[in-house]
Amino acid sequence: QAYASTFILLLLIKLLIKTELPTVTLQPNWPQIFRGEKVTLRCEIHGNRGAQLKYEWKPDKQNSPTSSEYRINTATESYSGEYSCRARRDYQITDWSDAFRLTVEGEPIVTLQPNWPQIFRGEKVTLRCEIHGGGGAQWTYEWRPTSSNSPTSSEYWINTATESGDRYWCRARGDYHITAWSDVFRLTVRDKPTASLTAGDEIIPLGGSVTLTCSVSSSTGWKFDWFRQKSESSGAQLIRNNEPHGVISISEGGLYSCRAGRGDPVFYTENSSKVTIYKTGEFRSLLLNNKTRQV
Ligand SMILES: *[C@@H]1O[C@H](CO)[C@@H](O)[C@H](O)[C@H]1NC(C)=O
Ligand SMILES: CC(=O)N[C@H]1CO[C@H](CO)[C@@H](O)[C@@H]1O
Repeated sequence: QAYASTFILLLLIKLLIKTELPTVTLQPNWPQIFRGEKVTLRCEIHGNRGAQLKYEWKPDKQNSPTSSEYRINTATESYSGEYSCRARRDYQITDWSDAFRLTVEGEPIVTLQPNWPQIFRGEKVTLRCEIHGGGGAQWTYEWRPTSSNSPTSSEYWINTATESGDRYWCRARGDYHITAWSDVFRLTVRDKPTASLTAGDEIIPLGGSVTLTCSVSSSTGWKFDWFRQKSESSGAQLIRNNEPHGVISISEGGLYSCRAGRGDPVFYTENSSKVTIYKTGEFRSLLLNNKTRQV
């Protein structure tokens, strides 16, 4: 009997504590809040009939109110966070409410993927529509100009960059919202670059090697291919492929050239001009061989 009444008493206390716990609600209660919107967080205590309470808010930002309403007149991403409140009257205070997560979504931005500083005529280009803080939201996208390639996806493909000065915009659509159009993204397309090849030396010393450097003066993301011809008349052979650094060391004479490529499908620069590399020793042994044969 005594056990049962203690149990019921504890349960009652627990219930009482629970009902005294405030909750944070959002008005209007949209699942997504965007930059620039006006919203209000409200601290509610179940069963409070007009009692004059004082409130505290967490995080304690500048000008956090002491009233039950936390008004945000112009939402920005910096208001994103987890909010709790508690109420006080005379010398009684409630516990902190459960945290309420507020996420303020930014504006959409068009970015280049990967973010290369320059794009060249003939290259395949990927644009992406990104929304700051928009992780997890179920968006569909719209693009200007419209494209049959990617009508509602966050990525937009331009199969072969041609025009210079083309302009693109995107916006995102959620269940209850549509964002404003992004700022304009201007795609500037340049002429295909030429790789340039420089040799550390044109003569390979006996038993040594020479360094060749392949480079492209504009943009980034390049990988390098190397070709060698044994003589003027023979065909070029690919000797190195997809080297991340444009420097190789060679110990064979020949005509060397290089090119750079990037992307998928690979976009190649023009071939570099050819550089002749001589090898000492080989020539001497050639002569020696002929001499011994003659002897
Ligand atoms: C570059 O050289 C390679 C090897 O000779 C050749 O296969 C390729 O077509 C050349 N590329 C261009 C753009 O001329
Ligand atoms: C001048 C001369 O005899 N040259 C020969 C040297 O040897 C090579 C190959 O062994 C021949 O192709 C050259 O004709």
